[in-house]
Amino acid sequence: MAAVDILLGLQWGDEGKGKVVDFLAPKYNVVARFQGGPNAGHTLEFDGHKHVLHQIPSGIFHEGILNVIGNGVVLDPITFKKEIEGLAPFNLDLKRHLVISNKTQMIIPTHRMLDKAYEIAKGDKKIGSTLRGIGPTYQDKAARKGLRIGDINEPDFDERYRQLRDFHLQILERYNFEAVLEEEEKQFFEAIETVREFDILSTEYLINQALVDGQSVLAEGAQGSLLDIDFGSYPYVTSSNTIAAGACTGLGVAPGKIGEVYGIFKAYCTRVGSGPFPTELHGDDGEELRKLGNEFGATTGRPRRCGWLDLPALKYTCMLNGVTQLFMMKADVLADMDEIKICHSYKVGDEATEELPLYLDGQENNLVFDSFKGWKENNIESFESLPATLAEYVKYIENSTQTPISLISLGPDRTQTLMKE
Ligand code: 2SA
Ligand code: MG
Repeated sequence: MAAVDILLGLQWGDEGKGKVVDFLAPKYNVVARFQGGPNAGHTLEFDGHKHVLHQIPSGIFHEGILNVIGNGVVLDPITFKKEIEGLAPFNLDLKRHLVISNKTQMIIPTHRMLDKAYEIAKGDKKIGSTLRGIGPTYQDKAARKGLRIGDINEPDFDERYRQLRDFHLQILERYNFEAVLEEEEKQFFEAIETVREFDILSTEYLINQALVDGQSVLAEGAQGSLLDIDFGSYPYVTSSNTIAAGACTGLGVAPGKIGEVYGIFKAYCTRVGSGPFPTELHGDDGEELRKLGNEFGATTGRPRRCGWLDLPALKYTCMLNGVTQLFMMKADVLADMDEIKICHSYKVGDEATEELPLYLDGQENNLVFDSFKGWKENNIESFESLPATLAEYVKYIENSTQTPISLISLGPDRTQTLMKE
């Protein structure tokens, strides 16, 4: 039987999953999203176009691939409608190539307002949420109050929507949050009509049947493993399981059906939003890396925080995900540097450990680094002809994670991607 392969980010998101999924997707029959929602933004570049997908899986541009929005996702009908409209110029047969799980949780307008209200109330302890309503929607899922996409075809949908909305409005009142809903609600119900045009079904049957039929499935992760609700830098995390196990619950596939786990990481590290980031570079050093790597958010333009590769963190996420192949992105950014650092352990008292502590806060003074030299060269033909300094960098990461690096990206273009084999 075929397997579900998983592609996911091993750091704090923005590892470059869009670029990789762009050439991986055509190898699969099915591409599925299993967690997150419009907090994701996967930038795909092709034929001179740049396109950002938020909730729609990245297989959508390839003829013949079925794209699945899984039960583990939280879907905002309003952004979904906008995404669908944004795809109009591409002349894709969307209704044939995109299906939604009837168990996908729904983001309603007041979820987004709650996200804002909670962030304001947290003051300087705010998460730096994308304000897309992700947290409050997963909260309602766990509280067993949520609406699922399949509910839009139930006769009491409007009433259940109003009940949930009114419950939210009561909370918002306590936070003194002025909820102006009229326009949002109009858009919401228009968007529900768009969602209705798609097949809404028990996608767990569909995916498992696809496997029985020998079809290949790619589960496309969003955010990164260090934002995982259980293992990330809690509480500065997103509200879903972003690790490989999330693909099992978020799609309804058994653990034994998972095949390859492709783990993507940057040759250095970035983070947006708040929360600890021990290897972060501040001042001019951080600014230099940000400029070299053009580390600004694709959607909001928010500058990303930048720092050195954190190996204990990478080892941790390799372990949690059972990564079978590592893909190293943006290696070119480091090429011209005289000195490149990798944090290889954390100090606890006099002892060095490669285990991450419960809280990463305040760890920046407890890091032990190794130094590497820039390879001053980005025109590299193949894995066999890596400059010695880059080969050393690669070997070092492979040895400590006990995982092979099978892809190195040296630039945005397809031709700047080295693959093993
Ligand atoms: P939320 O909105 O509740 O999920 O925010 C909680 C924290 O999670 C962070 N967060 C992200 N950080 C980086 N990238 C994100 N999405 C990527 C993008 C998509 C990707 O490019 O937009 O790489 O897959 C993302 N989503 C959430 C957020 O900053 C908060 O710290
Ligand atoms: Mg991104």
